[in-house]
Amino acid sequence: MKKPIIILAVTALFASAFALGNFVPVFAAKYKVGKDSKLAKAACGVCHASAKGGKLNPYGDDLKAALKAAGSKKLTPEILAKVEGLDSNKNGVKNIDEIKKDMLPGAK
Ligand SMILES: [Ca+2]
Repeated sequence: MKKPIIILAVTALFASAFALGNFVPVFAAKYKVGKDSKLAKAACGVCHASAKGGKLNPYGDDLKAALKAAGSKKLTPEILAKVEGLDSNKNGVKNIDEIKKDMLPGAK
């Protein structure tokens, strides 16, 4: 009975690595995220609850909606651009301005 659980866990691990491999580098390349920046350290936490992933934060929700609107499962610089003018975390600062200031656009 243990095998299916192990297979599921391994699949989940690959799935999260797959998301990380596709999303984080696209974001980092578009916004020229510095190695020691808050955004780089946040990694998956730019869009998710924590650096390890988890639930989407408000910025992640907006990106998910933009991906859906574009009919894409792959994050592109164009899709990132679609949420730049939004204020996902409703703190009065647009996502793009927060990213430029090395702030997290989905943080409360
Ligand atoms: Ca904001």
